[in-house]
Amino acid sequence: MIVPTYNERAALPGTLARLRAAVPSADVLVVDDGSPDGTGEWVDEVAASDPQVHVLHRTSKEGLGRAYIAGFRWGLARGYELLVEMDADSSHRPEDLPRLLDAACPGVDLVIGSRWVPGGRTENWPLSRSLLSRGANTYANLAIGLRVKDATAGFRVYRADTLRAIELEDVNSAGYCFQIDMTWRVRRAGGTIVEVPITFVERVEGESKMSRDIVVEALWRVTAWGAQARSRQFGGRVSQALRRRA
Ligand SMILES: Nc1nc2c(ncn2[C@@H]2O[C@H](COP(=O)(O)OP(=O)(O)O)[C@@H](O)[C@H]2O)c(=O)[nH]1
Ligand SMILES: [Mg+2]
Repeated sequence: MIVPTYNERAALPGTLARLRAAVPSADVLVVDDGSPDGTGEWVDEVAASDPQVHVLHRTSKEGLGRAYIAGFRWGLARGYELLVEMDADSSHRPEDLPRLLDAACPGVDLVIGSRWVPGGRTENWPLSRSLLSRGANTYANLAIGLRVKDATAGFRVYRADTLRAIELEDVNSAGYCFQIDMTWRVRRAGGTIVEVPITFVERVEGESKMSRDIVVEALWRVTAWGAQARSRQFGGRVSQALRRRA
C-alpha cells in the first residue's frame, strides 16, 4: 500500500488505523514529501513499533507522480506482487480495498476504484470538483481514447509485472495527471483494466492540494498526447497509401 502524503498529520492517523484493520496483511509505505506539519516524523514513530509500516522521506514537495514513482520503485525492489495507491485523507475508504484486491486476479493488470461506473459515487464533493473530474475524464477519452470512466482516480491496484512493463523513468507527469498518464501507458501496453465501483468521500480533516497548476498540467499534457497520437495515425495512413501506390 503506497500512501503519498503532504501535510496529512490530521488525516493520516485515522486512515492508517482503518487500513491496518481492513487489510491486516498489507504492508504500508507512506511517501512523505517533507511535510512541514510533522506527518513524516509521526509515521516514523508508528513505524518504530509496527514492522508493517514504512516511510520514505523525500526532501521537497515534488507532486503526487514523483512520490508514487519512488514508492513503486521501493515496492518493486522488495518483490511485492501487488502495489496499491491510496490517498491519506480517507477519501478512498480502506474498507473498499478487499473488493479491489479481489478484482486483481491473474490476467488483470490494473484495477481502478471508480466513481463513475454504475454503483460508484462521491459523498460531500462540491459540484465544482465533480464537474472537474467528469470534464477531465470526458476530455481525456476524446483526446486519447482511454476507454476508462475514471482515469483520474487514485485508488488503484497494479500488478508488479504491469509496472515493470512501463518505463517508469519516462513518466514525467507531476500532478494528478499522473493517473491519466499511467492509465494510458497500461492501455498502450495492451493491459487489461478493470473498474470497481467505490464511494469517494470528501476529506473531513486537512486540506486538498488540488491547484490550478495541476489542472493546467493535465490539460496541456493530455492535449499534447492526443495530438501526437493523431499525427502518428495520420502518418501511418499516409505511408499505407504511399505503399499502395508504389
Ligand atoms: N508526497 C506527496 N503527496 C501528495 C502531493 N500532493 C498531494 N499529495 C497526496 O495525495 C493525496 C491526494 O491529495 P488531495 O489533496 O487529497 O487531493 P484531492 O482529493 O483531489 O483534493 C493525499 O494523500 C495528499 O497528501 C505531493 O506533492 N507529494
Ligand atoms: Mg483528497
